Parts: sequence; C-alpha cells; structure tokens
Amino acid sequence: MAQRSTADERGTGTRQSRGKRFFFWAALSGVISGLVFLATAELFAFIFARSASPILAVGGFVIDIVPQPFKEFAIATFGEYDKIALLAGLGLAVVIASAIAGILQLLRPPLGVIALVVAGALSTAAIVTRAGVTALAFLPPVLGTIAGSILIVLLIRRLQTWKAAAATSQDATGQDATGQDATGQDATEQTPKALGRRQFFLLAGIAGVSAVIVGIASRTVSMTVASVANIRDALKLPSPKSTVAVPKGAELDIPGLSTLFTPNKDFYRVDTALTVPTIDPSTWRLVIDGMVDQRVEMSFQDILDMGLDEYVITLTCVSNEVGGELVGNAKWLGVPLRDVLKKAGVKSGADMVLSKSVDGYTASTPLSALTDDNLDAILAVGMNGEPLPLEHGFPVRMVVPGLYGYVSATKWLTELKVTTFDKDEAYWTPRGYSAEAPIKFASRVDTPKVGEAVEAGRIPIAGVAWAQSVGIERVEVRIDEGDWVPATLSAPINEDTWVQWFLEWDATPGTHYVAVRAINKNGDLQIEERAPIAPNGSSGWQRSLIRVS
Ligand SMILES: Nc1nc2c(c(=O)[nH]1)N[C@H]1C(S)=C(S)[C@@H](COP(=O)(O)O)O[C@H]1N2
Ligand SMILES: [Mo]
Repeated sequence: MAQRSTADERGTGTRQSRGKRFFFWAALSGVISGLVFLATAELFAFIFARSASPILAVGGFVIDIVPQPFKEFAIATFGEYDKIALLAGLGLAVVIASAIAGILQLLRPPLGVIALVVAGALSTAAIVTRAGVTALAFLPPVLGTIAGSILIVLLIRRLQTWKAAAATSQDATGQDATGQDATGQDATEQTPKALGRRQFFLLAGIAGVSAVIVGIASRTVSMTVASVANIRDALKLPSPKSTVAVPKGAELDIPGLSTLFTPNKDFYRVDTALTVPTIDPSTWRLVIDGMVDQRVEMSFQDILDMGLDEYVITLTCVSNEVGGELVGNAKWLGVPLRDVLKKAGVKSGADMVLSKSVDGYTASTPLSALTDDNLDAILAVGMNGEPLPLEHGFPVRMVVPGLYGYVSATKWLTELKVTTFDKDEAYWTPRGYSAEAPIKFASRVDTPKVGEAVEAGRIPIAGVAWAQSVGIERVEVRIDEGDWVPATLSAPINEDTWVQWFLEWDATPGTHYVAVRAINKNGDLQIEERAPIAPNGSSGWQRSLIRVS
C-alpha cells in the first residue's frame, strides 16, 4: 500500500491506480452529462414551458411527499434557508448519481445511459404531474435526457479510447496514464494516448462550460420573467376617470363571429422580440426628448397620476392579408399622448415622433396624429381590464387609431423622440415598408369559413369591418354574381373600433362565392384592387369559396 502511493507520487502508477484515475474521469463525465441534462432542460423550459424545470419540479415533489415531522425538522434546522438546503441537497444528489452513472457507463455500457434515462423519466413524471403545467412541459426534461445521454456516450467512448491507448503505451514504454514518463516529462503530443486524452478533455471542457453558462443564464432569465409576471399580477391599476359606453346592440350573438372585444389571450401578437422584454414598472422611465423645449422623464406612477381614461381602439397589423387575423379590438386604459408631449413642449419644425422600445424597436409616427385633439392617440397601461400583458408591451405601449401597428403601436415603450422624417428612420423603413402608413379600411368574413362544412338552409354570413378614425358606413355582401346586398351592422362603439355585420342567406347546395366590401363614413369604397402587404398594407375584397351540402 505504502509502496504503491510512493510510486504514484513519482508518476509511475501501477495498473490499478491508473484504473482508479479513469474512474475519476468517468465520474466527471457523468457529472458533466448530468449538468448538460439540466442545462438543456432549463433552456427549453425557458423557451416553451416555464414550469418544466427538472430541479424545481423534483424539489417540489420532495416537499410534497416528505412527512410533516421531517419538514418541521428541516425548518427548525435550516430556518428560512430550508428551501436552499433542499436545493443544495438535490444538487448533491444529482452530482453523486450522475458520477455513478458515469462510472457505470465506463464499466458496463449502456448502464450509465440507462441510469440517466431513468432519472430523466422520473423528473419528467415529477414535472407533468405538477399542477398548472402546459401541454409541452414534458419536452424540456425529455430533450435534456437525450442531450445528457448522447454526451455520456461520447465522453465515455473518448475515455475508453484514451484508456486503451494508455494501456498499450504503458506496455510499450512504461509511461503511466498521466502521459508522463518516469522522469516526469510530457509524452510527445502525437502519441495515441495524448491524443485520446486531449479529445476527452476538449469535449468535457466545452460541454461542461456551456452547460454551466446556458443553465445559469436560462434559470436567471426564467426567474426574472417570473418575478415581473408576479409584479404585473399584483398590480392594481387605478379606476379610470371615464369609461366608454358600449351601446345596446354593439355585439351580435352569431356562432363563429369574432367577439366584439378580443380576449387578451387570443389577441394577435406581432413583434421582433426574440424573448418578451420584462420590465419592472418601478424602474421604468419614459424619456421625451429631441425637438422639445425641455427633456422630460416620466415614471410609471407619473403616468398613472395623470389620471387614466378608457378607450376602445381596434389595432391592425400591416401584415394582415385580406381575410386575415392580424386585427383585434380591445378596451385600453391610458392617457392622451398629446398631453404627454405637452409636458415637454414640441418645437416647431418637427413632424414625427420616433418611439423607441427597450428592445431597440422603433416606430415613426406623424406628429400630427399624436397632437390632433380629435384623435385618441394614447399611451396605454391597461388592456381589457388588466395591466398590459407582458407580450403586449407591459408596462406601457402606444396605441394610435387609424395607423398600422408598425408605425404607431410601440410596445415596451421607453422613449419618445420628437424629430423629423428627414432626420430619423424607424425599424421597418429601411426594410421595405413605408415610413407613414394609415390603415386601409377593410372587411372580413368570419362565418361561414372556407373549407367548413355548410348545410343548405338559412344561415347567417357574418364578419367584422374596420375603418379606424373614420368609421364604417355600410358593409355589402355578394353571393356568386348577384347584386351587392347591404348587411346589418352592429351598433358601433365609436369610429375607432370595428363593427360586426351579418346577412341571412338561403344557402343552396353547391359551391358559392361569398364576397364582402365596406364603405366608410367618408363615402369611400374599400379598395378592390389586390395589393400585397408590403410596402403599406394589403388591399382587395375578400371572396371565399363556400361548399354547401
Ligand atoms: N417593441 C415593439 N413594438 C411593436 C412591434 C415590435 O416589433 N416591437 N411591432 C408592432 C407591430 S408591427 C404591431 S402590428 C403591433 C402589434 O401589437 P400586439 O402584438 O400587441 O398585437 O405592435 C407594434 N409594436
Ligand atoms: Mo404589424
């Protein structure tokens, strides 16, 4: 025993001690694979299923199953650190278990992979049985298991190669597994042993470092999002000074027809943000600068202190195709942008406001649209009775009636720069879209839908039509080559919101074309000519083929 350890110190180990050294590297391989498993799961949990963190789910499971006396013991021992103690304990268990998996994989492949898969299956079970998980929650642990399993196979394979090469060269030259000869000098780089060792450490190093970085980053971001989501959930917006009266008959009750207000969860979302920005309203600031008398900075509270009013405005995306779904109607709580701009005092010569988002997105809105007394251009903080959802711009966004979202509806707003179209350019302007883009008013058929089975008989044809800031005067429907027939409109809330419309139809068996067009309150007819969405919005009358049986 004593003799062997002396030999070890000199760097000329016996075969057993070399074996032990490889045990250590196998254990390390297991631990790195375990880390990659967790990091992959955390990454995908962040991307599509927040609640699917294996460590947290297993931790939650442990909390649920440990008997009460044990919980009391844990609280008595660790006090407020009981959860941290639990996570530390779990972390230690992961390290030990994955080290064992690594050694198993070296000695009896594929036992290590099997161990990893079993651990993956258990954590998947812990995740999918948690309350309130989404349908995709199984994916993060499954993808994590796959990544971890592949890595453990690759690492142990490289370790085997190195070990085999070491054994051969040991037999040949008397060198040991560290690659040093008896004199302590490095073996030549070209030997198979040195190569095997290098390849092993290269993969282990890259995988280990990336797992730590990705894992920590994903968890940190997930926790930030969770905390801003909690702040939003707890936020109570003050009651508005004024509310919008919804007239009787504003909402028709027809199956398949869009509801008058689009629920937040169904509201279309369009933005360039890879991850939803998370902004704590207590640190949020709006800067109003550029061509102003004085630069102004406002806090979230400053906005609320202006007093909120309710507005109903239909939002439309320039990317909405004829008959498309990128349009929605909501009740917003907010303050007039003209009052906000007044605080800074707009200098003459300015003709545009460049609004900026925390994520770098910018929109160019004509100044006149924001200062017009007859137009409700607003900074919104509330949407359909709640603070803005995170995806829809929490805590503050712009909403301007009559302009497409990309030139007016900046979410996660942080700056209003008063400027000119000459001097400044918005995000989409160099990307093929017009600097200014008023909405082309339009109409859409919601029911019957193309491809939907329709039975002959009396059925309603129904849909929505919008002409923000002007209002819809009339909607007309044409069946096949018949006359244009006026549809019945719902009672409009105001000129900035869509109206619903319907027409009873005696559907006869066969295929029919159903076309729709709108006339606005200026007496203009909806543009018939088809246009693509670029550079300033689609146009054309929707005409759909309906099969009646
Ligand atoms: N920060 C930011 N705001 C943005 C965008 C964006 O990409 N980033 N897209 C705009 C576009 S093109 C539209 S149509 C509306 C969509 O708003 P919604 O996602 O709340 O429906 O937001 C606008 N505001
Ligand atoms: Mo858009």
